[in-house]
Amino acid sequence: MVQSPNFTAQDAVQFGTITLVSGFIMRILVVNPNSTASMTKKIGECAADFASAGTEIKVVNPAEAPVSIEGYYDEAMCLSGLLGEIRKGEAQGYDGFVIACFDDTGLGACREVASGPVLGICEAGMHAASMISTGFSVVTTLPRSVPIIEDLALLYGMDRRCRKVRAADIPVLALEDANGNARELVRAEVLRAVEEDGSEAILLGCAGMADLTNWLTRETGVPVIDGVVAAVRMIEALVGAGLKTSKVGGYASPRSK
Ligand code: 5HY
Repeated sequence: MVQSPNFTAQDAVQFGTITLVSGFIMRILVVNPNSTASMTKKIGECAADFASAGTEIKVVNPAEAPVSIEGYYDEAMCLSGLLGEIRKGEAQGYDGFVIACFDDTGLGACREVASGPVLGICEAGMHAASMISTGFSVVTTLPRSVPIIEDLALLYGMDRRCRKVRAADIPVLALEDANGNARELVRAEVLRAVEEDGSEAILLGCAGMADLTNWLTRETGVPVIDGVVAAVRMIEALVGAGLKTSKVGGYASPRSK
């Protein structure tokens, strides 16, 4: 329920202040496609920290899904749970949707189901990185995630700006263990990326790394980007501009058969 498209600039001028606009609440549904509640909570905290006043963020994960998504098989196994959450959100009238998995799992299918804009954190993060640097590197979890992300860079036309996709060689769930050394291994790989790739920005290649951005930016001196925050802010921009997913062609609603 967004009224901004009906609220013209003339109205704003007539009422003299834009604050009237704050009357409407933009609702964004963020879906963590794995079933690990601690990661969903972390994603929610980061999204809420950066969401604008007047934006309501809800973060969910499917009950039935792999505990983490590492590779093509897990991606396939989490799809029905993900689509179920998007369908519920569409029925509840959410204005925009974020897929909080760096493989942008099921993005096209989710865009068919949703009327509001849907962004994956990889696509959003890559576009953000390309706007603040001439070249960036991605640091993800396991080596098996690297080819998936390299393919996404090609798909998004980011293969020239994405200098390298690296793995810190840690399982996704190691990021949930505060006593482990996963953060240190990510930090070391980020420093290597700056050193060896000549990258001017770093994109964190897992939603589970969302809480590391400020610390790593201080540690490395280069902008370290989290896709969850980039996606939430971009959804706000798209919805605020009155834009919805096109229902002509590729993202048309699924046909009933
Ligand atoms: C993610 N897996 O963002 C991806 C990252 C990865 O469960 N959340 C996951 O390593 O592929």
